[in-house]
Amino acid sequence: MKKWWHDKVAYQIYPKSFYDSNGDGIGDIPGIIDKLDYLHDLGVDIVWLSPCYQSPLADQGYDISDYYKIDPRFGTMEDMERLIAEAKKRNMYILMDLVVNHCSDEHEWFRKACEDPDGKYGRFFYLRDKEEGKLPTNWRSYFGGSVWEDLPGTDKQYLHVFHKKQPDLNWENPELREEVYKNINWWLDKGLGGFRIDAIMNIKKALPLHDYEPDREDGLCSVSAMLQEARGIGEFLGEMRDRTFKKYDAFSVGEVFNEKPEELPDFIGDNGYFSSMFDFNETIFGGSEKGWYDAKPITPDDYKRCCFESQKRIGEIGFLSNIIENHDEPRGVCRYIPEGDCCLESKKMLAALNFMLRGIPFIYQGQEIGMENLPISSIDEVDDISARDEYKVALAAGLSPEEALRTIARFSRDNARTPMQWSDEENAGFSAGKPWLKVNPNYSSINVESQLSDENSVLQFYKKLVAIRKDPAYKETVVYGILEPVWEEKHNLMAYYRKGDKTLLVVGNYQRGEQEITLETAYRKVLLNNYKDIVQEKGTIRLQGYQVLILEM
Ligand code: TEU
Ligand code: CA
Repeated sequence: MKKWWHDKVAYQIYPKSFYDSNGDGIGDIPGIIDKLDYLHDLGVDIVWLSPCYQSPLADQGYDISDYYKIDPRFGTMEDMERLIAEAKKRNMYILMDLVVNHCSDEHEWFRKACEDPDGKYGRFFYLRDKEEGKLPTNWRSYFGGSVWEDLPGTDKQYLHVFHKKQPDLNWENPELREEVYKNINWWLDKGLGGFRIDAIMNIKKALPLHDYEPDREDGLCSVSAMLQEARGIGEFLGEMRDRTFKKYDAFSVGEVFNEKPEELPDFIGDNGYFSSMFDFNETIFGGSEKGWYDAKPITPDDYKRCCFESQKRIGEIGFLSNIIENHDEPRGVCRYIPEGDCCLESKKMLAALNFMLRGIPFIYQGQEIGMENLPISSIDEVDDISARDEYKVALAAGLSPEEALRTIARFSRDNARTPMQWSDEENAGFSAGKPWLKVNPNYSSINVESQLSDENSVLQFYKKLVAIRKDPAYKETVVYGILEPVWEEKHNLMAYYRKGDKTLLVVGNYQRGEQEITLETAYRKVLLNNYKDIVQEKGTIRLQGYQVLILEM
């Protein structure tokens, strides 16, 4: 069944770093409104905002202290309503971030739980009696240390799978679920297009809570050991869908990890829990239970395999949301392009290979201009709580401070969170004040303004990709056509057909050296090429380094 969001192009905004309208160094909602035309020109239809609710910002807004308020640093509720209205005028949709695995320890519910742990709000959380010398379970939080923390003023402890300022909400409690649905509907009534749903697989715990085999020297185990065992999340997710999104025909995209393959139709089939879910197959590649320091880099062949694996798994069950990066990941151009080869051509190649996959393309702010990782010289410059923990983990594993810092530079979430580079003016045109996080020093060469007037820029290339997706002649094929890998075994080459009412071939030479391909049939038309020409003899094309082509066959 066709859905309104199938043919859309989405864009993720990290509000704190997008555009600062009032010079306090923090991006804000009025700043987003100022840039709506820029996004509209790029061809964006759906805009997902990372959280801008009231929050102590312990985890940059993923710790919400009031789900019904906008944090004053980001603006007011009127600003938010204006943003929704301005978007609507441009046929654009706003998604907010739904962070309901946990709230903030400064949320009223948590305060009340501390006052009366046996009362109504105590049951909103996972509380256990404190036992001297023994934790309720041996799970390690995603941000380091035990998941258990003393509940202030009581003889109990509470569970937090993320930071201790992010207590987990107890989804087993129907009263809590009602509160969540009420909030979602309240926002949808304001005219939101839908939600991106944060860390959602964590809401179902394997009960009763118990220990698992430790996986590091610290005697703790990853939360994922417990999640592997948890069953029955579908009951919560189905209920949420029926009580909220479905009634509004809203778009919902889940941050889903570790789903069981047989559950895919339940997740994103025709009547799935969500409209779509992100494909993280590339971002999780090479990850290690030991920590970032032990992660192995991804090669072009790995990247190809990961993309095709996901595509095959989903087939026509539903629509994945495809990303190159997000606010939790390093910049994709620094990760997926071999070291030393990050350049205009390779950035465009990566863009085209990803954008033409079947699914909903999500562009993360700055990706469209080829923003890169942030060079760092000391751990004191790092803001990301996850990176700060991983630094300690790396040191504890015996890495030297220099080596540990190199690990952090590779994976720190700050890489994606540096201010958006609008121009070559001071602070990259992001703010008239001192930005909350260092601007990447390469802003004088990588910025929106210069790329808007440069036909050859990454930005213009993204615009062309969007235009192909929206072209009435190709739309049906790009949106609904099946994906069929070609020359799968060829080293450093990623190629696939999209077959619908037309047949398109997307082929990228994923290396610096040239490489030849022989077409099975002649092409009719070149839809996109990141080089001026095609070197060709009859059916054989000699692809230049990092050349990418989109051909109509
Ligand atoms: O991220 C969750 C996340 O990245 C992972 O920890 C995930 O749950 C795990 O890998 C599952 O295997 C989201 C947000 O994107 C991030 O910014 C927040 O810090 C986090 O949730 C907490 O809200
Ligand atoms: Ca501001």
